[in-house]
Amino acid sequence: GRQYINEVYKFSVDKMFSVLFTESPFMRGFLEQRRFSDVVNRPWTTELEADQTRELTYNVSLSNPLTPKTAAVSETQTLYKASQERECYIVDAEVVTHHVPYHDYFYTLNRYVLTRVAKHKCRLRVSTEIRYRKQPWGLVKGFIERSSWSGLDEYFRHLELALAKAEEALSEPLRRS
Ligand code: YK8
Repeated sequence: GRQYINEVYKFSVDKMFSVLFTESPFMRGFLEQRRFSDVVNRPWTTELEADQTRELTYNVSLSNPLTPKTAAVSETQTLYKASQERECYIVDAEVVTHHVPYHDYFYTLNRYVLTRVAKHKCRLRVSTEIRYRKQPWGLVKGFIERSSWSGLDEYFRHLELALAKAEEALSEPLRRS
């Protein structure tokens, strides 16, 4: 796998969770900018003492000669019950791209680890793996890896930039006495 983000931000870990994993204005703006369309967010499940999950679907626009111009994507996020408010959150996101060649061979697993650094500071780490459901032959595996890593490189580079840019706006207002 690869590690994409490992950064400290000037807002609380709870804020980071709500920015990335709820229907936040930040995420809406970011996905719009990345030209994701028809974004549908389902709410988190709320069972006690269990991992929580939620489903997202959207369309991405592509510029790969081997794929259609847009593809439907579904993302299943799991928030592990080991997560603790104000301390840490661990979310795995399984991303499946439909309507592209060999879509039934692979999916992407993105792991987000959010940890408290101080009251108004947190660390975000994102790492990614490509997982296979069936063993592709070498040439196909090459297509899958090249296209996945280039899409992922670009997505997380922009996410890191967007978070850095939004940092001031997202940080808790200073309380003056
Ligand atoms: C998430 C990984 C692969 C997929 C794509 C597949 C083409 C296959 C071509 C043949 C289009 C937002 C990607 C990049 C679409 C976008 C996905 C995103 C960036 C010839 C083999 C979507 C993170 C994410 C995970 C996986 C990415 C797909 O939050 O190349």
